[in-house]
Formats: sequence, structure tokens, C-alpha cells
Amino acid sequence: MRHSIRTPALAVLALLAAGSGPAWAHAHLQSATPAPGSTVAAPDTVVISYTEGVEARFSSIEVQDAAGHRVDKGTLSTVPTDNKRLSIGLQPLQPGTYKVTWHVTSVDTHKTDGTFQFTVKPQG
Ligand SMILES: [Cu+2]
Repeated sequence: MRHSIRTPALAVLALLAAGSGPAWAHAHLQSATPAPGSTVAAPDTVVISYTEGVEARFSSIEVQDAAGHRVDKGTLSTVPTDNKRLSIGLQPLQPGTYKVTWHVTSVDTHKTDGTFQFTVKPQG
């Protein structure tokens, strides 16, 4: 479902529903917490801010451990007043390296995706 805008008719409907604003730009990662490439104490969420508003219904964030196991809680959270930001809860993380894979559909219906890693440092 989250990759379902494929037909021109649906894309036009989605565009109309999105309302006004800076159109025809793509949503790229602007910043994230944990920051890409950072080493941090175990976080309980990943938060990503984008350069354009995104449609949470047609977006996803997955977080995997080094063995490829999903460690996110599966449900995106949004901030009603800020459609440029998505977050996802995490299960308790052990020290190690984690990969974040995101796919978003911006309010102009364009799709972008990317990955980054962060490292959870040993406690103490
Ligand atoms: Cu675009």
C-alpha cells in the first residue's frame, strides 16, 4: 500500500489533496536523529526530517541490526503540525551498527529513498 501511487489519476488526486506549498521538489533527508554515521547511546526512536512535506501513508522507515533483523516497531509516527518529519519507535537496542532504510512520497507525489547507518556504543 505504501508504494501504491502508480497511476496518473491517483497521483493527481494525491496532489490535489496535498494542497498548496512548494511543489515539484523532492523530499530529501535534511537531518536525522541519530545523525547518519554517528555513534550514540541506545536511542528509542529514529526521527528523520525532510526538505519537503511527506505523505506518511505512503512512506516507510525500517531499521535493521547488523544481522538484518528488524528492530523498529513498524508504525510511523508523525507530528500533525510538521509534515516534514517522521519518526519510528525502536525495540531496545544492543551495542552494534544499525541500518536505517527510508522510502517517502513527498506531497508532490515524487518518491525518494535512502539509507544511513548509526552505531550504538557499549554502555558504561
Ligand atoms: Cu518531487
